[in-house]
Amino acid sequence: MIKDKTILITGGSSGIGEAAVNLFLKLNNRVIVIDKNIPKKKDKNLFFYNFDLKKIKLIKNLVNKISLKFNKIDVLILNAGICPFEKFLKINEKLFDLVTDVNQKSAFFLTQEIAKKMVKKRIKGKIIFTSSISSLYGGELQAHYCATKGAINQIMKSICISLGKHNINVNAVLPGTVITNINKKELSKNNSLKKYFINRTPLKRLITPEEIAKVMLFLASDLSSGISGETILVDGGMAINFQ
Ligand code: RM4
Repeated sequence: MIKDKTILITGGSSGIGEAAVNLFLKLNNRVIVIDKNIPKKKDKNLFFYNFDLKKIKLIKNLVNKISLKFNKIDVLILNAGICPFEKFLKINEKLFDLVTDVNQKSAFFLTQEIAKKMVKKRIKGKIIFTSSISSLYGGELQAHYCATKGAINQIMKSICISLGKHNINVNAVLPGTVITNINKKELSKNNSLKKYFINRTPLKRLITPEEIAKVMLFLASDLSSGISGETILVDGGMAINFQ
């Protein structure tokens, strides 16, 4: 599938990102993690950069620092995201800006900086965004979050058009409800919501971070060389199960 590549992933210290890191390491790749938290895993091919993605103005310096150590990035995975659940009528500008900066703005400008390097070095790169089922459907406590994920889908499509002539594939994976740090507190408080998601899913279970990571592996590999500008929903069929 993919080996001896250099993968850069944001939010790689937990949840879906951690599952992707473990999978890419297992397949003998070099994996660079950008996160606020240190990865639990220790591996000679795992490289960690402690960075707060809301610090948009420092992204260019971070990429230059990474580029000094790695002569190329083959796969970029914009995975980091936050979802502080809050009622629409209570979301203030500070919270809105935080979610927008982390989930959307940082992904945009980190992609721009890495894409500049890919183009300059003629890397046939793969860029993968972790979007969400929430890019397609609303959420009572996620008005700010859903907006960022909808934006990610459209940013992905436009970047796909811009970078296609440089042989760079750009796609998005859209996880359904996957239990990670982003939602485990919310779902543990609201067992009926978790049961609803499971019952609504034809597979009668929630999708795991590892199952999302496998789709990322597909999009990072030559198996998906003909796919660009695509959103792949990975929700076990939950979204289509209305009746
Ligand atoms: C996902 C989906 C899940 C939620 C996470 C935070 O898009 O809405 O149900 O737990 O976001």
